[in-house]
Amino acid sequence: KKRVFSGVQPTGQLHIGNYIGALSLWVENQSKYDNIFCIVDLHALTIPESIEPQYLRKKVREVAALYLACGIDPDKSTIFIQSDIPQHSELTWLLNCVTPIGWLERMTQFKSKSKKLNSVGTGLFDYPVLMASDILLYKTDLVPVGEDQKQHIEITRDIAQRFNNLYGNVLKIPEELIRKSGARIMGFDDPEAKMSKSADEMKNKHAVGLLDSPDEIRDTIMSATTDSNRETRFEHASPGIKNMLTLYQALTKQSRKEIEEHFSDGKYGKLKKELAEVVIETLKPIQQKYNRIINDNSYLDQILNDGKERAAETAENTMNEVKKSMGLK
Ligand code: AQP
Repeated sequence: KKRVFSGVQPTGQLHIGNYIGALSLWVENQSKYDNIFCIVDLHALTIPESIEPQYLRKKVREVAALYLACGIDPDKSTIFIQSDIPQHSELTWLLNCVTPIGWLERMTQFKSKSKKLNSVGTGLFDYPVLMASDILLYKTDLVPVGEDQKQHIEITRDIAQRFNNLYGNVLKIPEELIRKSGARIMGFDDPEAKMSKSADEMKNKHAVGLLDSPDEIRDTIMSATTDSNRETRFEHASPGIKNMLTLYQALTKQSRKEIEEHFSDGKYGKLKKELAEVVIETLKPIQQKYNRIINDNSYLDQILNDGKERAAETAENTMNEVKKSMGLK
């Protein structure tokens, strides 16, 4: 079986974009692959609001419970916390030494995130190398992510190639797994911006959180940005309408043609109302399962400990190979 690796940062509220772009894709392919899903808490440290230790601790458990609630099955997938496996940090240092600064300077996520900060940490700059380490440590074949992560997968491949050129064929070159439609869900308030889970944006009816109540969901979707064109064809719709049509398609699995016919009267109110109900129905079982799991500390601990043990074995093996090839052993 091919190996899959992916992760989510334990920051902010997981939203419907994370679900469609990443988590639902993991679940759909779960039986086909050998899966490893990580809660990337070391990555979260690059974002200012994670500096509060209690907050970070709570968020890590929330994300673990959401993985399970969304349908990640611990019998088919390894779930673990990034900082439980020290090799992620160790490999990052080694890969830093083969990564030219110019490659990191080109990363669009770094450019946009650093613009919003008064003081930019070295960790934010080095984020893609830590991500490359996550992926390469497990000899990953496929990385299922949203479109925003495409550039980070490309640099992972470049880093692995460069390492292999310098030290021999040690690292596996991974491929991305990105949805054709739904890989980039936009904000409801601003359909020009990617839906993002940073806290300040969540306040503005920007995103639907996976734990939002039905009223909150209706409220956010009903106030989504539209236009006055009454255009509901995918190819011709304005970005806000296209975003809602794409969400509707991803969640109902209907064809574009069926959806265009259903909304052919161009009434945006109907699209919003029906989309809200589809989102509420999708999230209802997830929220019920989440509420059970988040209160069952021993179950969560057991899953995360199991995951840690399984991940540790592969991580140690790869690190040994990497170190030997570099002359460190
Ligand atoms: N809008 C999106 N549409 C589709 N997929 C998305 N992903 C993120 N946003 C969308 C995918 O979800 C996974 C987890 O990504 P993350 O932990 O980096 O979360 P985020 O929402 O993308 O958070 P930001 O924007 O990086 O930072 P903050 O914390 O400031 O909100 C990934 O597979 C991602 O592609």
